[in-house]
Amino acid sequence: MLRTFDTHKIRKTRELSGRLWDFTPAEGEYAGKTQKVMVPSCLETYPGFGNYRGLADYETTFEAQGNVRLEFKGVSHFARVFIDGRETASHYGSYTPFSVCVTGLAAGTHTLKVTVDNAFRDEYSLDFPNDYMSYGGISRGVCLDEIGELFLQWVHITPLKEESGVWTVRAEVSVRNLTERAGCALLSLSLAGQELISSQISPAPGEQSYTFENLTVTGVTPWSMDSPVLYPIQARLSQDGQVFDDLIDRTGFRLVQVQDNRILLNGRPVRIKGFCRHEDHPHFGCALPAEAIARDLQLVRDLGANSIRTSHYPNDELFLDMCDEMGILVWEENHARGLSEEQMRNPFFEPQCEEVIRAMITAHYNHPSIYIWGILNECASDTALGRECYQAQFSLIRSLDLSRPVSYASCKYNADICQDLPDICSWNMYPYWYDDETAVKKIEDLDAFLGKQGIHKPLIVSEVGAGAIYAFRDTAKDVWSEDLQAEILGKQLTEIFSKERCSGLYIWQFCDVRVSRIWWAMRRPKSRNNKGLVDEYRRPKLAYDVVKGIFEKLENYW
Ligand code: ADA
Repeated sequence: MLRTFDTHKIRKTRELSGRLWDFTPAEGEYAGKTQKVMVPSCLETYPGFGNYRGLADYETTFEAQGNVRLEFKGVSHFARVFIDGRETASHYGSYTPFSVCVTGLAAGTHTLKVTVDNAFRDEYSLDFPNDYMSYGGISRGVCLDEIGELFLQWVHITPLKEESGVWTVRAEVSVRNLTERAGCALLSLSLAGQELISSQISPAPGEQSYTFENLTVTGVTPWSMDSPVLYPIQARLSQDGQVFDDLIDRTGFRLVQVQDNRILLNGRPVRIKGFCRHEDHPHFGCALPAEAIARDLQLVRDLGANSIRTSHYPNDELFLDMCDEMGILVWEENHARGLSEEQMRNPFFEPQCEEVIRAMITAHYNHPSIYIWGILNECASDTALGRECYQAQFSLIRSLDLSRPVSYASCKYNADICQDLPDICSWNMYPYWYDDETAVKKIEDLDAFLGKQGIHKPLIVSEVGAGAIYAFRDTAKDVWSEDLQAEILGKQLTEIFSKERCSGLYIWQFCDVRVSRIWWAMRRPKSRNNKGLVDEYRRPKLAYDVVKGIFEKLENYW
Protein backbone atom coordinates (compact mmCIF):
# COMPACT_ATOMS: atom_id res chain seq x y z
CA MET A 1 0.00 0.00 0.00
CA LEU A 2 1.52 3.30 -1.10
CA ARG A 3 -1.07 5.93 -0.17
CA THR A 4 -4.46 5.88 1.55
CA PHE A 5 -6.18 7.08 -1.65
CA ASP A 6 -5.89 6.61 -5.44
CA THR A 7 -3.43 8.98 -7.07
CA HIS A 8 -4.54 8.32 -10.67
CA LYS A 9 -7.75 7.53 -12.51
CA ILE A 10 -6.36 7.86 -16.03
CA ARG A 11 -2.66 7.01 -15.76
CA LYS A 12 -2.03 3.29 -15.45
CA THR A 13 -0.13 2.75 -12.25
CA ARG A 14 0.69 -0.32 -10.20
CA GLU A 15 2.58 -1.16 -7.09
CA LEU A 16 5.71 -3.29 -7.44
CA SER A 17 6.02 -3.55 -3.68
CA GLY A 18 3.61 -5.50 -1.49
CA ARG A 19 5.02 -8.74 -2.89
CA LEU A 20 8.07 -10.99 -2.61
CA TRP A 21 11.30 -10.04 -4.38
CA ASP A 22 14.57 -11.99 -4.67
CA PHE A 23 17.18 -10.83 -2.18
CA THR A 24 20.88 -11.68 -2.56
CA PRO A 25 23.46 -10.30 -0.14
CA ALA A 26 26.98 -9.64 -1.39
CA GLU A 27 28.73 -10.14 1.92
CA GLY A 28 28.85 -12.38 4.99
CA GLU A 29 27.97 -16.03 5.45
CA TYR A 30 24.95 -15.84 3.13
CA ALA A 31 26.83 -14.06 0.31
CA GLY A 32 25.42 -15.04 -3.07
CA LYS A 33 22.51 -17.00 -1.61
CA THR A 34 19.11 -15.82 -2.83
CA GLN A 35 15.96 -15.81 -0.73
CA LYS A 36 12.46 -14.36 -1.08
CA VAL A 37 11.73 -11.25 0.98
CA MET A 38 8.82 -8.86 1.17
CA VAL A 39 9.35 -5.39 -0.30
CA PRO A 40 9.17 -2.98 1.42
CA SER A 41 11.22 -4.28 4.33
CA CYS A 42 14.47 -3.69 6.19
CA LEU A 43 17.18 -6.25 5.67
CA GLU A 44 18.14 -6.24 9.37
CA THR A 45 14.82 -7.94 10.09
CA TYR A 46 15.67 -11.01 7.96
CA PRO A 47 16.83 -14.05 9.99
CA GLY A 48 20.61 -13.92 10.31
CA PHE A 49 20.89 -10.35 9.03
CA GLY A 50 20.39 -8.41 12.27
CA ASN A 51 23.70 -6.60 11.96
CA TYR A 52 24.38 -6.83 8.23
CA ARG A 53 26.16 -3.84 6.70
CA GLY A 54 27.09 -3.71 3.03
CA LEU A 55 25.77 -4.35 -0.47
CA ALA A 56 22.78 -6.49 -1.38
CA ASP A 57 20.58 -6.96 -4.45
CA TYR A 58 16.81 -6.91 -4.65
CA GLU A 59 15.27 -8.20 -7.89
CA THR A 60 11.84 -8.53 -9.42
CA THR A 61 10.24 -8.46 -12.86
CA PHE A 62 7.47 -6.41 -14.43
CA GLU A 63 5.49 -6.45 -17.66
CA ALA A 64 5.46 -3.22 -19.65
CA GLN A 65 5.82 -1.59 -23.02
CA GLY A 66 6.80 1.94 -24.02
CA ASN A 67 7.60 4.63 -21.45
CA VAL A 68 7.54 3.90 -17.74
CA ARG A 69 8.31 5.81 -14.59
CA LEU A 70 9.46 3.91 -11.53
CA GLU A 71 9.15 5.62 -8.20
CA PHE A 72 10.98 4.45 -5.09
CA LYS A 73 9.53 5.97 -1.93
CA GLY A 74 12.63 5.16 0.12
CA VAL A 75 15.75 3.01 -0.22
CA SER A 76 18.33 2.97 2.58
CA HIS A 77 20.99 4.26 2.36
CA PHE A 78 22.14 4.14 -1.23
CA ALA A 79 20.50 2.60 -4.32
CA ARG A 80 21.64 1.72 -7.82
CA VAL A 81 18.78 0.82 -10.14
CA PHE A 82 19.24 -1.55 -13.08
CA ILE A 83 16.54 -2.22 -15.66
CA ASP A 84 17.18 -5.22 -17.91
CA GLY A 85 20.76 -5.19 -16.64
CA ARG A 86 21.45 -1.53 -17.52
CA GLU A 87 22.11 0.98 -14.74
CA THR A 88 19.49 3.72 -15.00
CA ALA A 89 19.73 5.63 -11.72
CA SER A 90 21.50 5.95 -8.43
CA HIS A 91 20.33 7.72 -5.28
CA TYR A 92 21.54 8.50 -1.79
CA GLY A 93 18.98 9.43 0.83
CA SER A 94 17.34 6.86 3.06
CA TYR A 95 14.08 8.69 3.67
CA THR A 96 13.26 10.52 0.45
CA PRO A 97 11.65 9.36 -2.78
CA PHE A 98 13.27 9.31 -6.20
CA SER A 99 12.09 8.27 -9.62
CA VAL A 100 13.51 7.07 -12.90
CA CYS A 101 11.95 7.20 -16.38
CA VAL A 102 12.73 4.69 -19.11
CA THR A 103 11.52 5.20 -22.66
CA GLY A 104 10.73 2.78 -25.46
CA LEU A 105 10.65 -0.51 -23.57
CA ALA A 106 9.82 -3.44 -25.85
CA ALA A 107 6.62 -5.30 -24.99
CA GLY A 108 7.29 -8.12 -22.53
CA THR A 109 8.84 -8.96 -19.19
CA HIS A 110 11.60 -6.76 -17.82
CA THR A 111 13.95 -7.21 -14.88
CA LEU A 112 14.38 -4.65 -12.15
CA LYS A 113 17.37 -4.94 -9.87
CA VAL A 114 18.14 -2.55 -7.03
CA THR A 115 21.53 -2.80 -5.40
CA VAL A 116 21.36 -1.27 -1.95
CA ASP A 117 24.17 -0.30 0.35
CA ASN A 118 23.56 0.21 4.06
CA ALA A 119 27.23 0.54 5.02
CA PHE A 120 28.48 3.61 6.84
CA ARG A 121 30.71 5.56 4.45
CA ASP A 122 31.98 9.15 4.38
CA GLU A 123 30.01 9.85 1.23
CA TYR A 124 26.77 8.97 3.08
CA SER A 125 27.14 11.95 5.38
CA LEU A 126 23.77 11.67 7.13
CA ASP A 127 24.02 7.99 8.06
CA PHE A 128 26.44 6.99 10.81
CA PRO A 129 26.18 5.04 14.07
CA ASN A 130 23.57 6.96 15.97
CA ASP A 131 21.01 6.96 18.77
CA TYR A 132 18.59 5.16 16.43
CA MET A 133 19.08 2.38 13.90
CA SER A 134 20.03 3.25 10.31
CA TYR A 135 18.25 0.34 8.66
CA GLY A 136 18.99 -0.80 5.10
CA GLY A 137 16.89 -2.12 2.24
CA ILE A 138 13.96 -1.07 0.08
CA SER A 139 12.19 0.29 3.12
CA ARG A 140 9.26 2.06 1.43
CA GLY A 141 6.97 1.29 -1.49
CA VAL A 142 7.82 1.08 -5.19
CA CYS A 143 5.42 1.87 -8.02
CA LEU A 144 5.43 1.72 -11.78
CA ASP A 145 3.52 4.22 -13.92
CA GLU A 146 2.90 3.84 -17.63
CA ILE A 147 3.42 7.28 -19.12
CA GLY A 148 3.43 8.96 -22.50
CA GLU A 149 5.79 11.64 -23.77
CA LEU A 150 4.34 14.28 -21.42
CA PHE A 151 3.28 13.64 -17.86
CA LEU A 152 2.44 15.44 -14.63
CA GLN A 153 5.17 15.31 -11.99
CA TRP A 154 3.60 17.18 -9.09
CA VAL A 155 1.02 19.81 -8.18
CA HIS A 156 1.46 22.15 -5.24
CA ILE A 157 -1.49 24.02 -3.79
CA THR A 158 -0.93 26.88 -1.34
CA PRO A 159 -3.93 28.31 0.53
CA LEU A 160 -2.96 31.97 0.97
CA LYS A 161 -5.85 33.72 2.67
CA GLU A 162 -9.51 33.44 3.53
CA GLU A 163 -12.04 36.29 3.42
CA SER A 164 -15.74 35.77 3.99
CA GLY A 165 -15.53 32.11 3.05
CA VAL A 166 -13.50 32.74 -0.13
CA TRP A 167 -10.06 31.11 -0.13
CA THR A 168 -7.33 32.53 -2.36
CA VAL A 169 -4.87 29.87 -3.43
CA ARG A 170 -1.79 29.53 -5.59
CA ALA A 171 -1.25 26.45 -7.77
CA GLU A 172 2.03 25.28 -9.23
CA VAL A 173 2.11 22.36 -11.63
CA SER A 174 5.21 20.53 -12.81
CA VAL A 175 5.16 18.77 -16.16
CA ARG A 176 7.87 16.58 -17.68
CA ASN A 177 8.47 16.28 -21.39
CA LEU A 178 10.49 13.17 -22.27
CA THR A 179 11.02 14.12 -25.91
CA GLU A 180 13.55 16.40 -27.62
CA ARG A 181 10.91 18.82 -28.90
CA ALA A 182 8.32 21.16 -27.38
CA GLY A 183 5.13 19.44 -26.30
CA CYS A 184 1.57 20.60 -26.50
CA ALA A 185 -1.34 19.90 -24.15
CA LEU A 186 -4.28 21.39 -22.33
CA LEU A 187 -3.57 21.52 -18.61
CA SER A 188 -6.59 21.58 -16.34
CA LEU A 189 -6.85 21.59 -12.60
CA SER A 190 -9.72 21.21 -10.22
CA LEU A 191 -9.64 21.70 -6.47
CA ALA A 192 -12.41 20.67 -4.10
CA GLY A 193 -14.48 19.82 -7.16
CA GLN A 194 -14.15 23.36 -8.59
CA GLU A 195 -12.50 23.81 -12.00
CA LEU A 196 -9.69 26.37 -11.49
CA ILE A 197 -7.44 26.15 -14.50
CA SER A 198 -7.69 25.31 -18.15
CA SER A 199 -4.57 26.43 -19.92
CA GLN A 200 -2.81 25.51 -23.13
CA ILE A 201 0.86 24.65 -22.45
CA SER A 202 3.87 23.94 -24.67
CA PRO A 203 6.47 22.46 -22.37
CA ALA A 204 10.06 22.44 -23.59
CA PRO A 205 12.05 19.18 -23.27
CA GLY A 206 12.78 18.35 -19.61
CA GLU A 207 10.90 19.72 -16.64
CA GLN A 208 8.66 22.79 -16.68
CA SER A 209 6.57 24.29 -13.97
CA TYR A 210 3.57 26.58 -14.31
CA THR A 211 2.35 28.93 -11.58
CA PHE A 212 -1.21 30.21 -11.31
CA GLU A 213 -1.94 33.00 -8.82
CA ASN A 214 -5.15 34.38 -7.35
CA LEU A 215 -7.30 31.31 -7.81
CA THR A 216 -10.36 31.25 -5.59
CA VAL A 217 -12.25 28.43 -3.93
CA THR A 218 -15.54 28.79 -2.06
CA GLY A 219 -17.75 26.70 0.17
CA VAL A 220 -15.02 24.62 1.78
CA THR A 221 -14.67 23.66 5.44
CA PRO A 222 -11.26 24.60 6.87
CA TRP A 223 -8.89 21.80 7.97
CA SER A 224 -8.35 21.72 11.71
CA MET A 225 -7.28 19.25 14.42
CA ASP A 226 -10.90 18.70 15.40
CA SER A 227 -12.30 18.66 11.88
CA PRO A 228 -9.61 17.49 9.44
CA VAL A 229 -11.54 17.93 6.19
CA LEU A 230 -9.59 17.06 3.04
CA TYR A 231 -10.34 18.01 -0.57
CA PRO A 232 -9.13 16.44 -3.82
CA ILE A 233 -6.68 18.13 -6.17
CA GLN A 234 -7.05 16.78 -9.70
CA ALA A 235 -4.71 17.75 -12.52
CA ARG A 236 -5.16 16.50 -16.07
CA LEU A 237 -3.36 16.76 -19.40
CA SER A 238 -5.37 16.37 -22.58
CA GLN A 239 -5.03 16.66 -26.33
CA ASP A 240 -7.91 16.99 -28.78
CA GLY A 241 -10.39 16.52 -25.94
CA GLN A 242 -8.75 13.26 -24.84
CA VAL A 243 -7.31 13.13 -21.31
CA PHE A 244 -4.01 11.24 -21.47
CA ASP A 245 -2.52 11.83 -18.02
CA ASP A 246 -3.73 12.76 -14.55
CA LEU A 247 -2.50 13.26 -11.01
CA ILE A 248 -4.63 13.25 -7.89
CA ASP A 249 -3.59 14.56 -4.49
CA ARG A 250 -5.37 16.04 -1.49
CA THR A 251 -5.12 19.15 0.58
CA GLY A 252 -6.86 20.96 3.42
CA PHE A 253 -7.67 24.63 3.76
CA ARG A 254 -5.70 26.06 6.62
CA LEU A 255 -3.20 28.82 7.37
CA VAL A 256 -0.24 28.44 9.71
CA GLN A 257 1.05 31.75 11.03
CA VAL A 258 3.36 32.96 13.73
CA GLN A 259 2.24 35.96 15.74
CA ASP A 260 4.18 37.24 18.75
CA ASN A 261 4.75 34.18 20.94
CA ARG A 262 2.08 31.98 19.39
CA ILE A 263 1.66 29.60 16.47
CA LEU A 264 -1.74 30.12 14.86
CA LEU A 265 -3.75 27.53 12.97
CA ASN A 266 -6.46 29.38 11.09
CA GLY A 267 -6.05 32.25 13.54
CA ARG A 268 -6.21 30.13 16.72
CA PRO A 269 -3.13 29.67 18.96
CA VAL A 270 -2.26 25.97 19.12
CA ARG A 271 -1.05 24.17 22.21
CA ILE A 272 1.29 21.36 21.18
CA LYS A 273 0.90 18.09 23.05
CA GLY A 274 3.23 15.96 21.01
CA PHE A 275 5.52 13.00 20.64
CA CYS A 276 8.79 12.59 18.79
CA ARG A 277 8.52 9.35 16.85
CA HIS A 278 11.07 7.20 15.06
CA GLU A 279 9.91 4.80 12.36
CA ASP A 280 10.95 1.66 14.24
CA HIS A 281 9.51 -1.71 15.16
CA PRO A 282 11.28 -4.98 16.05
CA HIS A 283 9.41 -6.87 13.31
CA PHE A 284 9.64 -4.28 10.57
CA GLY A 285 12.63 -2.02 11.26
CA CYS A 286 11.74 1.38 9.80
CA ALA A 287 9.45 -0.22 7.16
CA LEU A 288 6.25 -0.18 9.18
CA PRO A 289 3.24 -1.47 7.23
CA ALA A 290 0.10 0.68 7.07
CA GLU A 291 -1.58 -1.32 9.84
CA ALA A 292 1.30 -0.72 12.26
CA ILE A 293 1.44 3.00 11.43
CA ALA A 294 -2.29 3.32 11.99
CA ARG A 295 -2.02 1.51 15.31
CA ASP A 296 0.74 3.93 16.44
CA LEU A 297 -1.46 6.86 15.55
CA GLN A 298 -4.37 5.33 17.43
CA LEU A 299 -2.18 5.15 20.52
CA VAL A 300 -1.07 8.75 20.00
CA ARG A 301 -4.72 9.78 19.86
CA ASP A 302 -5.58 7.64 22.89
CA LEU A 303 -2.87 9.49 24.80
CA GLY A 304 -4.61 12.78 24.07
CA ALA A 305 -1.71 14.04 21.94
CA ASN A 306 -2.23 16.28 18.90
CA SER A 307 1.16 16.35 17.17
CA ILE A 308 4.15 14.27 16.06
CA ARG A 309 7.68 15.34 15.30
CA THR A 310 9.16 13.04 12.64
CA SER A 311 12.51 12.84 14.37
CA HIS A 312 14.94 12.76 12.64
CA TYR A 313 14.00 12.43 8.96
CA PRO A 314 11.11 12.79 6.49
CA ASN A 315 8.49 10.10 7.03
CA ASP A 316 6.56 7.71 4.83
CA GLU A 317 3.70 9.34 2.91
CA LEU A 318 1.31 6.77 4.35
CA PHE A 319 2.00 8.18 7.80
CA LEU A 320 1.40 11.73 6.54
CA ASP A 321 -1.82 10.69 4.78
CA MET A 322 -3.10 9.27 8.06
CA CYS A 323 -2.09 12.38 10.03
CA ASP A 324 -3.97 14.49 7.46
CA GLU A 325 -7.05 12.34 8.00
CA MET A 326 -6.78 12.25 11.79
CA GLY A 327 -6.02 15.95 12.33
CA ILE A 328 -2.59 15.31 13.83
CA LEU A 329 -0.14 18.18 13.35
CA VAL A 330 3.27 17.17 12.03
CA TRP A 331 6.67 18.78 12.51
CA GLU A 332 8.57 17.19 9.65
CA GLU A 333 12.34 17.49 9.55
CA ASN A 334 15.23 16.73 7.27
CA HIS A 335 17.57 13.87 7.97
CA ALA A 336 20.23 14.99 10.46
CA ARG A 337 20.75 14.05 14.08
CA GLY A 338 23.48 15.33 16.32
CA LEU A 339 26.20 16.14 13.79
CA SER A 340 29.32 17.79 15.19
CA GLU A 341 31.05 20.67 13.44
CA GLU A 342 33.59 18.18 12.09
CA GLN A 343 30.83 16.00 10.61
CA MET A 344 29.22 19.09 9.10
CA ARG A 345 32.53 19.85 7.39
CA ASN A 346 32.17 16.66 5.35
CA PRO A 347 31.90 18.03 1.77
CA PHE A 348 28.90 15.77 1.15
CA PHE A 349 26.99 17.08 4.15
CA GLU A 350 25.48 20.38 3.01
CA PRO A 351 24.51 19.25 -0.53
CA GLN A 352 22.97 16.05 0.86
CA CYS A 353 20.97 17.96 3.48
CA GLU A 354 19.72 20.33 0.80
CA GLU A 355 18.78 17.43 -1.46
CA VAL A 356 16.71 15.90 1.35
CA ILE A 357 14.98 19.25 1.94
CA ARG A 358 14.13 19.63 -1.76
CA ALA A 359 12.79 16.09 -2.05
CA MET A 360 10.85 16.32 1.22
CA ILE A 361 9.13 19.59 0.37
CA THR A 362 8.40 18.61 -3.23
CA ALA A 363 6.81 15.32 -2.18
CA HIS A 364 4.99 16.46 0.97
CA TYR A 365 3.94 20.00 0.09
CA ASN A 366 0.19 19.42 0.06
CA HIS A 367 -0.16 17.67 3.44
CA PRO A 368 -2.18 20.05 5.62
CA SER A 369 -0.97 18.23 8.74
CA ILE A 370 2.59 19.48 8.24
CA TYR A 371 2.78 22.79 10.10
CA ILE A 372 6.54 23.15 10.68
CA TRP A 373 9.57 22.29 8.55
CA GLY A 374 12.45 21.43 10.82
CA ILE A 375 16.15 20.92 10.15
CA LEU A 376 19.38 19.77 11.76
CA ASN A 377 18.38 18.37 15.14
CA GLU A 378 21.08 19.09 17.75
CA CYS A 379 23.79 20.00 15.23
CA ALA A 380 26.56 22.58 15.68
CA SER A 381 24.37 25.68 16.07
CA ASP A 382 27.05 27.05 18.41
CA THR A 383 29.66 27.48 15.67
CA ALA A 384 30.16 29.82 12.71
CA LEU A 385 30.21 26.91 10.26
CA GLY A 386 27.03 25.52 11.79
CA ARG A 387 25.38 28.91 11.44
CA GLU A 388 26.19 28.97 7.72
CA CYS A 389 24.46 25.59 7.29
CA TYR A 390 21.37 26.60 9.30
CA GLN A 391 21.17 29.84 7.31
CA ALA A 392 21.55 28.13 3.93
CA GLN A 393 19.00 25.45 4.73
CA PHE A 394 16.39 27.86 6.09
CA SER A 395 16.73 30.04 2.99
CA LEU A 396 16.34 26.99 0.79
CA ILE A 397 13.14 26.01 2.62
CA ARG A 398 11.80 29.55 2.35
CA SER A 399 12.54 29.59 -1.37
CA LEU A 400 10.44 26.43 -1.74
CA ASP A 401 7.62 27.09 0.72
CA LEU A 402 6.72 30.30 2.48
CA SER A 403 3.50 28.95 3.91
CA ARG A 404 4.96 27.12 6.91
CA PRO A 405 7.20 28.32 9.73
CA VAL A 406 10.63 26.76 10.22
CA SER A 407 12.44 25.61 13.32
CA TYR A 408 15.23 23.41 14.67
CA ALA A 409 15.67 21.53 17.92
CA SER A 410 18.67 22.91 19.79
CA CYS A 411 20.59 21.59 22.78
CA LYS A 412 23.20 24.33 22.84
CA TYR A 413 21.42 26.60 25.32
CA ASN A 414 23.30 29.87 25.89
CA ALA A 415 26.00 28.95 23.41
CA ASP A 416 23.54 28.83 20.49
CA ILE A 417 24.21 31.51 17.87
CA CYS A 418 21.39 30.72 15.41
CA GLN A 419 18.19 31.59 17.28
CA ASP A 420 17.57 34.65 15.11
CA LEU A 421 17.17 32.39 12.05
CA PRO A 422 14.03 30.25 12.60
CA ASP A 423 10.42 31.43 13.02
CA ILE A 424 10.00 29.28 16.14
CA CYS A 425 12.68 28.63 18.78
CA SER A 426 12.80 25.01 19.94
CA TRP A 427 14.85 23.42 22.67
CA ASN A 428 15.51 19.86 23.78
CA MET A 429 15.75 19.44 27.56
CA TYR A 430 15.77 16.53 30.01
CA PRO A 431 15.20 18.00 33.50
CA TYR A 432 15.54 15.41 36.30
CA TRP A 433 17.07 12.94 33.85
CA TYR A 434 20.33 14.28 32.44
CA ASP A 435 20.48 17.06 35.07
CA ASP A 436 18.58 18.34 38.07
CA GLU A 437 17.58 21.82 36.98
CA THR A 438 13.80 22.31 36.82
CA ALA A 439 12.01 22.80 33.51
CA VAL A 440 10.69 26.12 34.82
CA LYS A 441 14.22 27.42 35.41
CA LYS A 442 15.38 26.19 32.01
CA ILE A 443 12.51 27.92 30.20
CA GLU A 444 12.98 31.15 32.13
CA ASP A 445 16.71 31.13 31.34
CA LEU A 446 16.07 30.50 27.65
CA ASP A 447 13.47 33.22 27.53
CA ALA A 448 15.94 35.65 29.12
CA PHE A 449 18.68 34.51 26.72
CA LEU A 450 16.41 35.16 23.72
CA GLY A 451 15.10 38.41 25.23
CA LYS A 452 18.65 39.80 25.51
CA GLN A 453 19.00 39.31 21.76
CA GLY A 454 15.64 40.97 21.12
CA ILE A 455 14.16 37.66 19.94
CA HIS A 456 10.45 37.29 20.65
CA LYS A 457 9.21 34.17 18.92
CA PRO A 458 7.11 31.17 19.87
CA LEU A 459 8.98 28.64 21.98
CA ILE A 460 8.53 24.86 21.82
CA VAL A 461 10.17 22.25 24.02
CA SER A 462 11.04 19.92 21.16
CA GLU A 463 12.20 17.05 23.42
CA VAL A 464 11.57 16.16 27.04
CA GLY A 465 11.62 12.71 28.59
CA ALA A 466 13.26 10.01 30.66
CA GLY A 467 14.16 6.35 30.16
CA ALA A 468 12.56 3.18 31.50
CA ILE A 469 12.89 -0.51 30.75
CA TYR A 470 9.49 -2.09 30.24
CA ALA A 471 8.36 -4.15 33.25
CA PHE A 472 11.21 -2.95 35.50
CA ARG A 473 9.26 -1.80 38.55
CA ASP A 474 11.17 -0.57 41.53
CA THR A 475 9.97 0.81 44.85
CA ALA A 476 13.23 2.75 45.17
CA LYS A 477 12.43 4.37 41.82
CA ASP A 478 15.90 3.66 40.56
CA VAL A 479 17.21 4.65 37.14
CA TRP A 480 15.53 2.72 34.28
CA SER A 481 12.46 1.90 36.37
CA GLU A 482 9.03 2.64 34.98
CA ASP A 483 8.27 4.25 38.34
CA LEU A 484 11.03 6.85 37.95
CA GLN A 485 10.12 7.59 34.31
CA ALA A 486 6.47 8.15 35.29
CA GLU A 487 7.46 10.48 38.12
CA ILE A 488 9.87 12.50 35.98
CA LEU A 489 7.45 12.88 33.05
CA GLY A 490 4.73 14.00 35.44
CA LYS A 491 6.99 16.75 36.81
CA GLN A 492 8.38 17.80 33.42
CA LEU A 493 4.96 18.11 31.78
CA THR A 494 3.33 19.93 34.68
CA GLU A 495 6.16 22.46 34.81
CA ILE A 496 6.36 23.06 31.07
CA PHE A 497 2.62 23.52 30.62
CA SER A 498 2.62 25.96 33.57
CA LYS A 499 4.86 28.28 31.51
CA GLU A 500 2.52 30.03 29.11
CA ARG A 501 5.56 31.40 27.31
CA CYS A 502 5.90 27.96 25.81
CA SER A 503 3.57 26.83 22.99
CA GLY A 504 3.85 23.20 23.97
CA LEU A 505 6.12 20.19 23.96
CA TYR A 506 7.15 16.96 22.30
CA ILE A 507 7.85 13.98 24.54
CA TRP A 508 10.98 12.04 23.68
CA GLN A 509 9.73 9.60 22.61
CA PHE A 510 6.72 7.61 21.46
CA CYS A 511 8.23 4.10 21.50
CA ASP A 512 11.52 2.49 22.44
CA VAL A 513 13.79 2.17 19.41
CA ARG A 514 16.80 0.14 18.44
CA VAL A 515 20.12 2.04 18.40
CA SER A 516 23.31 1.41 16.43
CA ARG A 517 25.50 -1.33 17.75
CA ILE A 518 28.72 0.66 17.81
CA TRP A 519 29.15 3.05 20.72
CA TRP A 520 25.52 4.00 21.23
CA ALA A 521 24.49 0.56 22.39
CA MET A 522 27.02 0.79 25.23
CA ARG A 523 25.02 3.64 26.78
CA ARG A 524 21.63 2.20 26.04
CA PRO A 525 20.46 -0.91 27.92
CA LYS A 526 19.01 -3.59 25.64
CA SER A 527 20.50 -1.64 22.69
CA ARG A 528 17.40 0.51 22.82
CA ASN A 529 16.78 4.15 23.44
CA ASN A 530 14.33 3.34 26.23
CA LYS A 531 12.63 6.70 26.60
CA GLY A 532 9.49 5.43 24.88
CA LEU A 533 6.14 5.81 26.56
CA VAL A 534 5.43 2.42 25.07
CA ASP A 535 8.15 -0.17 24.54
CA GLU A 536 9.25 -1.42 21.12
CA TYR A 537 6.22 -3.77 20.96
CA ARG A 538 3.95 -0.85 21.93
CA ARG A 539 3.25 -2.13 25.42
CA PRO A 540 2.42 0.85 27.64
CA LYS A 541 4.70 1.76 30.52
CA LEU A 542 3.52 3.31 33.79
CA ALA A 543 4.05 6.81 32.40
CA TYR A 544 1.37 6.19 29.74
CA ASP A 545 -1.50 6.98 32.09
CA VAL A 546 0.37 9.89 33.69
CA VAL A 547 0.89 11.57 30.31
CA LYS A 548 -2.63 10.72 29.15
CA GLY A 549 -4.03 12.28 32.32
CA ILE A 550 -2.14 15.53 31.68
CA PHE A 551 -2.69 15.71 27.91
CA GLU A 552 -6.41 14.96 28.10
CA LYS A 553 -7.06 17.86 30.47
CA LEU A 554 -5.49 20.39 28.11
CA GLU A 555 -7.31 21.89 25.13
CA ASN A 556 -5.74 21.85 21.66
CA TYR A 557 -5.67 25.65 21.68
CA TRP A 558 -4.48 28.27 24.18
C1 ADA B 1 18.66 14.10 21.92
C2 ADA B 1 18.36 13.63 20.51
C3 ADA B 1 17.53 12.38 20.46
C4 ADA B 1 17.91 11.40 21.55
C5 ADA B 1 17.80 12.06 22.91
C6 ADA B 1 18.21 11.16 24.09
O1 ADA B 1 17.95 15.10 22.40
O2 ADA B 1 17.76 14.63 19.74
O3 ADA B 1 17.71 11.80 19.19
O4 ADA B 1 19.20 10.96 21.34
O5 ADA B 1 18.69 13.15 22.94
O6 ADA B 1 17.58 10.13 24.27
O7 ADA B 1 19.15 11.51 24.80
